[in-house]
Amino acid sequence: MRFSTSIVAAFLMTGVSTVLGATFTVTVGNNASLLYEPSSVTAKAGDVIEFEFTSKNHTVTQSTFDKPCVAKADGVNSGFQLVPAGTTIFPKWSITVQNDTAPLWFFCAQAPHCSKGMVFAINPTAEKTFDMFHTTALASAPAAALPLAPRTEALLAHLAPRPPRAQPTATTSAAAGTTPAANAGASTAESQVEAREATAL
Ligand SMILES: *[C@@H]1O[C@H](CO)[C@@H](O)[C@H](O)[C@H]1NC(C)=O
Ligand SMILES: *[C@@H]1O[C@H](CO)[C@@H](O)[C@H](O)[C@H]1NC(C)=O
Ligand SMILES: *[C@@H]1O[C@H](CO)[C@@H](O)[C@H](O)[C@H]1NC(C)=O
Ligand SMILES: [Cu+2]
Repeated sequence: MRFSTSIVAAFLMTGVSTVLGATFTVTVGNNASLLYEPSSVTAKAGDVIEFEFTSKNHTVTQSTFDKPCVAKADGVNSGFQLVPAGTTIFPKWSITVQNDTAPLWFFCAQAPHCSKGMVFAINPTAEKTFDMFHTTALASAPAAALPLAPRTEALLAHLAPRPPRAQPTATTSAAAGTTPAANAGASTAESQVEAREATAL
């Protein structure tokens, strides 16, 4: 079945990435900011981008260059990661770059953070720069918060999500769907995601 095939692929990919890839750490909302820091990275295939959520309740949600604040159909998404004040062990969520010639675009789905410039890019190009993406985000209407379920299955050919390593307390495991996409065969899937419970407040 498709499901089990995808899981096997995920483990294989994770193993390869662990051995070969560099890891980039990106803080999310550090010091109560509406920023990903750094705001963009240049990564190779196999490199891991690890997001560390350090405040509030943000997401890392894939979008497109043209619509920075709109979730990309079949894109990856960390889901909302609540970080209560005083938290010292921060939730993390990682993705693995699969195709370094394709730029990847992300935003925070917590309204109105994207329209305040809370966006992130992997491998922006000379034609599609981070600054252009950021400017488009700032010009976007503040959208309502998206009712996003965590989505870590890679439905693109470009990304392989890795399981998040959330804070050991106040977390819960939820199995995300493993909806196969047309191009899922070129990618990997990971159905397990740890999401903070709404009751974690
Ligand atoms: C957060 O801000 C404080 C005060 O400006 C600063 O001392 C601290 O180094 C900052 N923390 C990080 C991780 O940047
Ligand atoms: C990688 O992305 C580029 C640009 O989108 C595309 O032309 C190429 O076919 C992709 N390669 C693979 C192996 O998917
Ligand atoms: C995080 O933000 C989302 C969107 O505003 C909201 O639905 C969710 O309840 C928040 N989570 C917590 C634990 O407050
Ligand atoms: Cu945010």
